Amino acid sequence: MEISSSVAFPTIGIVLLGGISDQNRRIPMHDSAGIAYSDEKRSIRTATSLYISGTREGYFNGNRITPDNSYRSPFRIIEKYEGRIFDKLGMDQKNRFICFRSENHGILSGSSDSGAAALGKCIHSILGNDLDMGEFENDLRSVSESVGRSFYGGLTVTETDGNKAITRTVADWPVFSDFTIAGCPFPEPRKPSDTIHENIVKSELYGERVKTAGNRIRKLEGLVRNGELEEIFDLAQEDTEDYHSLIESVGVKIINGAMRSFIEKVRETRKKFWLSYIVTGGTNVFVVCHNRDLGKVMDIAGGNAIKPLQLKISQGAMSFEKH
Ligand code: ADP
Ligand code: 3S4
Repeated sequence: MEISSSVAFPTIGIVLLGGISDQNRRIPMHDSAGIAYSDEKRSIRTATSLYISGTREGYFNGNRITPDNSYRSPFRIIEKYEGRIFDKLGMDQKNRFICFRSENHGILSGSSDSGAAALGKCIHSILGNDLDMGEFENDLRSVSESVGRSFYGGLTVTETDGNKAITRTVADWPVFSDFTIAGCPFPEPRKPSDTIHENIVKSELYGERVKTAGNRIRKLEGLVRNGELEEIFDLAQEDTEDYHSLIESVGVKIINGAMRSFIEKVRETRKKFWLSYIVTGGTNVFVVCHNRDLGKVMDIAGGNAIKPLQLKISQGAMSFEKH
């Protein structure tokens, strides 16, 4: 019996996150920012539902999974909130378990955020105002350190005190209606984000990185206040460049030769019209441009044998009431 369902959209870092407290709680070690994205039809998404069954189980991308103690397990969150959900639904918990089914569709990167956010939205749709949202976000963080980006949507900032991190939307998604992101995938398997988190902290420049990220967040908020939208993505490009040179210095290389030569094309094109690029933890180059220039960006990508997805900044997670 299904009790809730939701969709959430994956994310792209704007001020990229590198470094988390530990693999279980995944508290960010510095402030960061990001956006949720999808395509025009919102088909790029995670779709998740919760249902009640006589055995504890779940399905992830069509494959049956059973609970284990592995870190990032969605079952940990379900187990924590299960009793309250049965109470709220007025159901006896005996011999019943809350199970989950989740499917990712067309995601380039940032799937763990939409996975955690979609699960969170399913629970939120049942418990609503009973939840302490700060505590809840930090519980969801055990699945993904930047879950707030997808849960709240638009352009978000996540601030941390090292023990807890809280996300807020600083510009809602319609603010960016004039922009399109050409999501350009490169055919190489990605490294898990944990490879970045574990290694970046080894750099002697990591302390500087923490300060720079914090300063960029303050600057970003000023840009939002002044409506300087292109500058937000220029700041993101600058952050991408710093971040990848730092992780490369500790042996984590995401930007391969083909990505680098495409990036050079993008940088050259900036002399002709405005555009900007971002690379997060996956082997994708996200090129941000005005809608009117998308055709030209698609031509540049096509000339490099890349098949971009046309992406828009999207809203936060949404639930479909079932109860
Ligand atoms: P990404 O950029 O896609 O988030 P990460 O390496 O940060 O890449 O995270 C990948 C991990 O996210 C997967 O191994 C899986 O544990 C988790 N994940 C992805 N999608 C979902 C989902 N729909 N529900 C729960 N967890 C998910
Ligand atoms: C590595 O939690 P990704 C990074 O801030 C981790 O987007 C995010 O991205 C960097 O693995 C970032 O989700 O692509």
